[in-house]
Amino acid sequence: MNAIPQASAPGTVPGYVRNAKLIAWVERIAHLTQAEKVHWCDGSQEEYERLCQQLVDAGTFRRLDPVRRPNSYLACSDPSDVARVEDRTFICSVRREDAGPTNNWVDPAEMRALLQTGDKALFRGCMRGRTLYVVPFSMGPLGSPISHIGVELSDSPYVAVNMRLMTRMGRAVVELLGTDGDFVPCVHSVGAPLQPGQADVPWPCNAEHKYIVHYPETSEIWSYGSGYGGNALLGKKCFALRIASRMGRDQGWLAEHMLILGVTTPAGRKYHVAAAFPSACGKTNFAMLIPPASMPGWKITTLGDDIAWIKPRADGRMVAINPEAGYFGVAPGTNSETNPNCMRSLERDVIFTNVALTDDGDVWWEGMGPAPRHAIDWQGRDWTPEIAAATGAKAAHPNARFTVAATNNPALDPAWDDPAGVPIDAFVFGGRRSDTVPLVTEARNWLEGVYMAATMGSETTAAAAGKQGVVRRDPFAMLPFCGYHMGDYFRHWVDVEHKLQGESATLPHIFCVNWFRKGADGRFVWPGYGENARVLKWMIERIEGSAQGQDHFFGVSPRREDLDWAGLDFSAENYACVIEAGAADWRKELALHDELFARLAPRVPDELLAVRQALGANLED
Ligand code: SAT
Ligand code: MN
Repeated sequence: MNAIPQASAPGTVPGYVRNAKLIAWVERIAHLTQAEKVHWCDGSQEEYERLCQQLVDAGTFRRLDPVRRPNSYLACSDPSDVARVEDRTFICSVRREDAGPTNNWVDPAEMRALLQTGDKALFRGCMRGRTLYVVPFSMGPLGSPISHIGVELSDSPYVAVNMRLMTRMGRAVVELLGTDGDFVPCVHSVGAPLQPGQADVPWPCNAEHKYIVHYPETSEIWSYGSGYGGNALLGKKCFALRIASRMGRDQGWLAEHMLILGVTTPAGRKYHVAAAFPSACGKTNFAMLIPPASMPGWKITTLGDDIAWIKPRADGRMVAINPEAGYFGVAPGTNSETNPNCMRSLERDVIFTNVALTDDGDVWWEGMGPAPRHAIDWQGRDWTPEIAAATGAKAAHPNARFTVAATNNPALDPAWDDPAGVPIDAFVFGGRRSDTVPLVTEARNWLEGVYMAATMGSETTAAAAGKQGVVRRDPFAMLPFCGYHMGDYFRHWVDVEHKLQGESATLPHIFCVNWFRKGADGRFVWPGYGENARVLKWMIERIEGSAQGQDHFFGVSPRREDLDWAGLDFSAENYACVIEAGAADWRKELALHDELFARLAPRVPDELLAVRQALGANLED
């Protein structure tokens, strides 16, 4: 007999659910949305497989060849639903000034009327003909003092299966909630109700209305109209960054857009680095880096590839966990040279979204390796190298993604699931800049480091809808993810320096990097990927006090002789190109910092304005 619970009529609740608030809320949302059925996800493998089969039957998933890519699927989205929608993302704090000028704000009462309470509220009846999936999840190891629980109610089975790979999801979370545990309520609908008898489409979404809404004061998330990862997997950017950043501000911790990696030196000492880069700037590659053969004894292990929650510990160290349990990474450009650990992670048990399907039932994307003679592109059209050459058509969308559990990663750090977290030794901040910003710079003190992070700029990528390649200020790589006023966020970071107390109180070192400098020919000068280990080595040796560098007007950068070049032919001329901080460039850059600070005034901490003054004076010296 099949013991797996199937979706049931609203009102039927599994016996292990004992949290009255949860039960009442699910009932309320089922009523509001008029969901036809309710399915409480238990998180089991059987349930995962059954939902995947259901997605295959519905045409959302295509099962990949069971030998080439076991237990893996391809989903192709609606062409209008391929990335985060920043202009449809809202921080609905009670007061507009608490959302700040970098967030879209709508009065919460007005937004609630629009979404929930008005006669024509978008969520009214939006799940007609669909099943509401109750997805209980823990962000962080179950029961860790740094973790928090959320429950997502979604009418998308694609969301349910992705959440199982991306979070600790299911029955154990509900049991941890007990009778009165607290959770962040997250409501998601693709915004495509079905009339009786109406056939569904493979990727339901709402082309007209999209709303990704956060109520920071009450820690609630409501998302409507999109099925794409960052808009729909609400544990990720919505909870673990926008809502959590605000919780962290109020409670004295940090929720950051950072990978976490472990570095073990040849002497066997272990360090932990948390690094912030904007979306689609190589966090997954950096987190899974394999040092070049010429760096024997150096080992890098992954704790996380996108988000870090960092809390001060009683002894004065900052300890971090990765709230996620999987990777939702960018496929294009990933191959066995740029990221071998990632390619091995993707051998089985993967959900691919918006890559191409090969004739032998496998996947392909630009930059994966030799192109197939023929494939079906992410929009279902024939694709050949000849078509691509003639029309520029991409087989995979530039923001095509894979979803895979962290446990697939051969470089997974043994502490990745440790409820205690790991102590952070260094923060790294990096943008995508063709010019101006040197390969690596160490801040001389905490404030200078916070200033570097706060004023970071980066060229926009395909991870968000909109124009690509435009330099914008992306403070801490958090511009789209900070759930409150960016000036207050700077204040929170400035104050960390004074909050760490205890016998081992150590402030992490802060570094600023740029892998993306281009030469006069428009090509990247720095080889990047595994070679970034050379820069990481310099950072660790700076922490240990053994590496040299040269002071310049905004920090310390390595001279050529301060880096390990064994096994890499990189000319002095090229090095000059990636490390230089030209005065003319930096006059322009500082003017852009001023623009950002003017926008955030009067909430920019005076300490950062003072750093700005000092840098300006240094530059002219
Ligand atoms: O927002 S997603 O998590 O889907 C991808 C990203 O922008 O980092
Ligand atoms: Mn990200």
